[in-house]
Amino acid sequence: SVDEQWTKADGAKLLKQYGCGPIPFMGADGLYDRHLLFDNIKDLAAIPGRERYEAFARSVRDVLSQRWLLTGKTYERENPKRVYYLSMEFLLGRSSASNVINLLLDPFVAQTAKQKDIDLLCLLEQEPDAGLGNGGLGRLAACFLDSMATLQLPAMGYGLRYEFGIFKQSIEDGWQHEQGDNWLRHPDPWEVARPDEAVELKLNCSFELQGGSFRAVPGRPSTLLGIPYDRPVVGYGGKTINTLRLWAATASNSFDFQEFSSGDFASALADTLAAGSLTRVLYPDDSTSKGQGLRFVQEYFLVACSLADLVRRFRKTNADWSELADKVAIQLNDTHPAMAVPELLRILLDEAHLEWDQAWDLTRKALAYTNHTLLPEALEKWPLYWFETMLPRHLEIILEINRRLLDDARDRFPGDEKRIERVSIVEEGAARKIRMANLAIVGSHATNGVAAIHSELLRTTTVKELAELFPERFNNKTNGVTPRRWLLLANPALAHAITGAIGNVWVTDLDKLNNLKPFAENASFRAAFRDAKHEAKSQFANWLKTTSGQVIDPNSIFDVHVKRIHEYKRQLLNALRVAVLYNRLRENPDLQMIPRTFFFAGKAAPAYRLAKLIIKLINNLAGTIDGDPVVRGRLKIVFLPEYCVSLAEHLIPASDVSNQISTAGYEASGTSNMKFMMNGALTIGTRDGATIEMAEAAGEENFFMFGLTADQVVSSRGWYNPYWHYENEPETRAALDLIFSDYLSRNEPGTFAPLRDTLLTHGDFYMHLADLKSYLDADRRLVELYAQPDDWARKAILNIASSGRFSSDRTINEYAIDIWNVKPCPVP
Ligand code: B1N
Repeated sequence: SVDEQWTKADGAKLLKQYGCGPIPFMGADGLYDRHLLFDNIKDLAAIPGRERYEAFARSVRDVLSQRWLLTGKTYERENPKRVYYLSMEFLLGRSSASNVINLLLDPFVAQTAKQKDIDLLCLLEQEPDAGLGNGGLGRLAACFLDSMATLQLPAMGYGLRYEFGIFKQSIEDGWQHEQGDNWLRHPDPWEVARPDEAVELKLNCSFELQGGSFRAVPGRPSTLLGIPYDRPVVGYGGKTINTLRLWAATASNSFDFQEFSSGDFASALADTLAAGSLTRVLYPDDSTSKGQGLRFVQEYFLVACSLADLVRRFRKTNADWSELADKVAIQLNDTHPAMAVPELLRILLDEAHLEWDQAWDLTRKALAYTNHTLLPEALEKWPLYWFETMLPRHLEIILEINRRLLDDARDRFPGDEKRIERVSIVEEGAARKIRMANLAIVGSHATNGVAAIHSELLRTTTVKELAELFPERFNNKTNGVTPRRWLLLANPALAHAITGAIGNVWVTDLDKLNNLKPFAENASFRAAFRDAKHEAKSQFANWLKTTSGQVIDPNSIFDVHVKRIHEYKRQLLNALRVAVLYNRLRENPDLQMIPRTFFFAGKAAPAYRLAKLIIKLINNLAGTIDGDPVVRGRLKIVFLPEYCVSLAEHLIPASDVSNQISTAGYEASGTSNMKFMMNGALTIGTRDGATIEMAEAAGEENFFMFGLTADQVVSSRGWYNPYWHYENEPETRAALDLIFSDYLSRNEPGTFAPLRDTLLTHGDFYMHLADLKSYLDADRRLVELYAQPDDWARKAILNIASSGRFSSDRTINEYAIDIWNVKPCPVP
């Protein structure tokens, strides 16, 4: 043990000799004291909270470090087939509490904190929320890492080490403002730099920063360095500790040498700066692709570094290239890393000197692609001339793939040139483009969507012709979330009640929640559920009070809508619902009503003006309601700024109602829907994404489903007319007039005019008005149920009991068997 080693070195004596006095390193908790004392060289009494957190995290890291090493050594020795999960986003949130829980250290940590009089919650709040992602796609990648480690799969994540994650959101005057998220300002105890495993990338061009924008300078070859930073991924029980490897860009050392000797010191340094700016910041767009050059290079950088690294690892233990696809499975998280197709082919052709057919076969067998959205604005298409200037060899390879693809398609569908056009990787036109989804599908052996309805729509509409060419490649993998973070860690009271009823196997086998079903009829378990919910609500109310000064009523219904702000997610529809309820109270001040608090949270992409206006609307509606004595105490809106993983961990356990109200056919899956269900919130929602499967699992009678189906949305596009609803539904009209009349924006007239445009003049593309009435109807049923606390608890418990399928362990197990063909590799 560390203590023994320390005694052996007789360090205490040594310190005494130098007049430092005796230092207590008793027991494993001595790790903390040692870090506190030696890492910062400060007077113990004066060490600030942040550095106390660092000492704490480092001492937890000390505990896992040997196991982390052993995991790597075991993989080297056993040489199993490995999984590599490539993603531009990993929305990790905080690591410390999750690592403590997964290492089963929580009782020890709690006890030690008590002994040492440490305020643990306060200490943990010092850790910044690692926001290296936008929303669901990035958080899914983080849940998958947890599940892969828990299932003991030999897996590794590859991503980028953005210096700035998703921007920080503040609200001023109701408007969203963005600030940079300098999350690495302090040293991060959870990362380990590995400069000796850096990867060198030779490029055909260099890059310049000009007036803040990044551009390629053709014809001036350069070298980029990727420096890996590793983070431990602790599987539940601490048996397997996998690695998330994030790349940071810098210019290579040799790079500035020439210019340096020719005297141009400054421009050599400037190039270093430009290279570093490659991994400076995460693009803040969720479900859109804006075609920025820097993003293009970021994606290539992720792919090139990761493939070089994993190929190097493969070559260390395997002499024969033909075994590549038996040893390596690479999952592409959306098309963002789809350049892996030409890059892997290039390695096999130009470095391994394989023939095309073998290289192509290995590439396709190693790669698999997950699609996360059907929104046309999100499908990545890169200008062909960018490949021409920056990656000419990759373009050559892509065009050869396409030539063979189109030959094959023409053979199988002679004369069907329309189909050929749709299948092609190249979009023709004035500016030719590379369709990254087509490239990913053609260059891999499996393509999956993330919920049943989404996989079906992908196959039958979005890429129909490709699916007809390669039907066997298409499959579904319904998303899931990790029950460790989202139930065990986030909701200790409920987790405790569940374990009291059915034991704790659910933590790694969530289907066991099924055993809760009979407990819906058990009065004392219903009471335990209600107590847990009430505790979570009170805690949230306290947390909100101390962090923001806002006061909320923990006895009101917590009705929650949290996710990125986007028209298709229809926060506007929710605002209209609240406006209708408000109007009812204004019209009938004596109306009996259970007090309700409507929570909204979410970020709008900085350039998405309508999304920002929706935030403003919600805040103005909140202010108007707050200022109206008629409704006070019965209706309240709270817009929580800075939605992030930690805020979700506080809020979701406290929620009674989960809003999942996207226009049917537009939300690929959703994953917060699953977190709410596990935490005993009831869902009011549309038949979209994974919500459909959740309602199926729990029984529709335990859900509040409403609105048009995806089929109905498609078939009514031709004749849908929002004015009809405005003219024929009095409550709809009154709610809209409240907004259009500047009642909510008296001091800023005209602010909400663009909402009139989108909801009426431009045809209400996302069909808010079509669904408002049935939303209100579902809402009425929901409130009626809430008035029957026993019936409500029954349904909530049945929801929890049916949520087992939505563990990311189940999802990952399906990927492992159906797509990757990898098996667990237990660490002894
Ligand atoms: O991926 C999640 C799903 O649960 C959500 O339904 C889906 O909207 C989300 C470009 C995206 N799809 N596409 C993105 C993110 C960033 C970006 O730059 C697209 N995110 C989703 C997990 O499957």
